Amino acid sequence: MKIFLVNPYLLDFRPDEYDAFSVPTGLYYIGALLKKDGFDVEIVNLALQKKPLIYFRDRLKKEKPGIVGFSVLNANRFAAFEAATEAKKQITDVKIVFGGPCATFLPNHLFKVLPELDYIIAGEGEFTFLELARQIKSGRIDLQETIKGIFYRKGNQIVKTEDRELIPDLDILPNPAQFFDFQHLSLSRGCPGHCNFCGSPKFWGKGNVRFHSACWFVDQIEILYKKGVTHFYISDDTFTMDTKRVIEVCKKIIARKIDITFAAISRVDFINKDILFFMRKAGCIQISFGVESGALKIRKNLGKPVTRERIIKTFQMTSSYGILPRAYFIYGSPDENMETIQASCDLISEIKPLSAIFYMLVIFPGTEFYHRLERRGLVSDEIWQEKIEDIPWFEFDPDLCFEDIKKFGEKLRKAFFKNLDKFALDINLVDNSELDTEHAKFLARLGMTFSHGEYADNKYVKNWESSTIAEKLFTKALTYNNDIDAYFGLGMLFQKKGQFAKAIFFLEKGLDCFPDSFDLNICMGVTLMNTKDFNKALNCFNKFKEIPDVQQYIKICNQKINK
Ligand code: B12
Ligand code: SF4
Repeated sequence: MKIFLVNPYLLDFRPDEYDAFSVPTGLYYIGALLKKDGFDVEIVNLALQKKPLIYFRDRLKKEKPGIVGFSVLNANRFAAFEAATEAKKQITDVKIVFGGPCATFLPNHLFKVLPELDYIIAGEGEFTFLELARQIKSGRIDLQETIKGIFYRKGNQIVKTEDRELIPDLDILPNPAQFFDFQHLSLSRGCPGHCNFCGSPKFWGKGNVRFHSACWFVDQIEILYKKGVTHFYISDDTFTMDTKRVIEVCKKIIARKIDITFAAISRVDFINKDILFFMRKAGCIQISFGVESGALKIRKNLGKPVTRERIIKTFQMTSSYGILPRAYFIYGSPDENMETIQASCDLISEIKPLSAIFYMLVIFPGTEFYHRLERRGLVSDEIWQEKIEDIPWFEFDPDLCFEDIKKFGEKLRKAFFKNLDKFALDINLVDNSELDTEHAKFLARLGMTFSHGEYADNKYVKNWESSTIAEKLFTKALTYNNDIDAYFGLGMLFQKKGQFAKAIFFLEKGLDCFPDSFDLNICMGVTLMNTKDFNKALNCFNKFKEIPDVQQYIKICNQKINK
C-alpha cells in the first residue's frame, strides 16, 4: 500500500527561508518504520512547491495512496486542510491521518472543522501509525479502538483510545538515514526544562527524556555523510543534556574521520569546557541558547530562572572554544516594560553573542501560558478558526500594546547590531594548540559573514564597516593556521577595493599552501586580469579549463595576449 507523508506549507509566506521548507524529522522516522514493514512510502514536501495544490493533485492521481499522513503545526494547519480535502476528492476511500503538535493538542477542533479527517495520532507517532496502517491495509479497521494513542470518529463522537506508552529506547527505531537524505537529527526526545511558553514538556512527557545511543546516532551521521551530507542541524531541545553521551558521540565522529560541521541547540546550564572542546573538534560551529531575557523577573515568569552569571559564563566559554554562540531573546512577556528590555540590552553587551534572534512571545496549545488563558476563559478552540499561525501574548495582556511591542523589538535589535563589531573583535579564544586549526576556521567563517554573508549588508544599524571587521578577523585567523577561507576572504576583499597588490600578496600565500584550490586560483586569475597580467592569469584559469564558467576568462585572456 502506498502512503504519503506530507509536510504542508506555512500560512505566512517566508521568502527564501530554509527553515520554512524543511521536512520535520518525525516524518522520516515514521517513514523508515513503515518502509521497513513493507509499505511504499513517499515524503511529499508541499512547502517546497510553487503551486502546491496542483502538484499534490497530480501526485494523488498518479500514485493513488491509501493513506495520507500530515505533520501538522498550528502554522501549517490550513494547508493541511486544503490538501486533505483534495486527497478525499481524488480518492474517496483514502484515510486522512494528522499527527504532530497541533494535531495532538487541538483534536476536537480539527475533527470539527475538517470532515475529511479520519484519525489523529497523539504525540510520538511511529508505532501508532504502523499499527493503524497495518489495520487499514488488512481491512480490520473495526479493531481501531485497540490502537493506543489515537482519536477517531464514532458517529458524532470523537473517541480517544488509551494513551500510548513512550518508546523507552529510541534505538529500536530503524535508522531513517537508510531510506532518506536529510540534515536535521535528534539524539534525544524530551527536555528537562519546564518553560511556560514551550510545548515540548507536555508533548514529549515531563522529565521523560529518552535517547539514542552514541553508536546509533553516529551511524546515522555516517550514512548521510557517505551520501554527501556535510552539514547537520541537531534539533534536540537540549543537545548537551547528557555530557557523557555527547562526548562519546563527538569522539566517534572524530575517530571515524567524519568531516562535517553541525549546529546544535542547548541551555546555558548544560555546558562545560570538556563538552565544548569535543564538540568543536567534532565539527560544531554554532550553539543556540534560549537566553530569553536580561531581567531575572521575566526569566522566572517564563519558567527559565537561570542566573545572569551562568548565562554570561556560558556565552564567554562557547565563543572561546571557537563555537559561535547564538542567543534567542523573547520580548513582550508578562511584566515586560522598557526597564526589562533595557536589562536585556545590557545583558547582550555582556554576553557578546555573534548571532541573535529576537522574537515576540507567541503561544500555542499545549503550553502553560495557553492553559492560563484558557482557564481565564480568554482563549478557546474557536480562536483557531481565524487565519493565524499563533497567538501573540500581548493581545491578552492589559499592560502591553502593539506599539510597545514594536519598540521593544527595535531596541533589542539595535542593541545587538550596534555592538556586533565589538563582539566580533573582542573574541578571546582559549590558548590550546590542539584547537588552532578550528580557531582559524571559526574566525575565517565569521569573517565571511561580515564580508559576504548576512552581516555584509545589515539593514538595522550600520555604524561599522563590515569589510574592515572581516579583514581583522581573516588576519587574526591566519595567526592560528593557514586557513584557505582566510586567504580567499582577504584576496576577495582587496580585489573588490581595487587594491590588487595586496590581494595578490595574500592569494600567493594561500596558493603556496593550497595550490589546487579553485577559489584561490580563480580569485588570483581575476585579480591578475585587473593588473593586465594575462599570461599569469591564464595559468590560474587553465588549471580548471574544463569548467564552463572558467572558459570565458580563458577566452578573454587569450584574446588580450594575441592582440
Ligand atoms: C527542530 C525544530 C524546528 C526546526 C525543524 C527541523 C526539522 N526539519 O525537523 C526548524 C528550526 C526548521 C523549526 C521551524 C519551525 N518551528 Co519548530 N521545532 C523544532 C523542535 C525544537 C524539535 C522538532 C523535532 O525534531 N522533534 C523530534 C522529532 C522526532 O519529532 P517530530 O518531528 O515532532 O515528529 C514526531 C511527532 O510530532 C509525531 N508526528 C509528527 N508529524 C507527524 C505526522 C503524522 C502523520 C503522524 C502520525 C505523527 C507525526 O510523530 C513523530 C515521531 O514520533 C520542536 C519542539 C520539539 N521538541 O518537538 C519545535 C516546534 C515543533 N516548532 C514550532 C514552531 C512554531 C516552528 C515554526 C512555525 C517557527 C516559525 N515561527 O517559523 C517553524 C515552522 C517550520 C515548518 N517548516 O513547518 C513549535 C510548534 C508549535 C505548534 N503547536 O505548532 C514547536 C513545538 C516548539 C514550540 N514553540 O513549542 N522548528
Ligand atoms: S524552551 Fe527549551 S529548555 Fe524550555 S522546556 Fe522548551 S525545550 Fe526545554
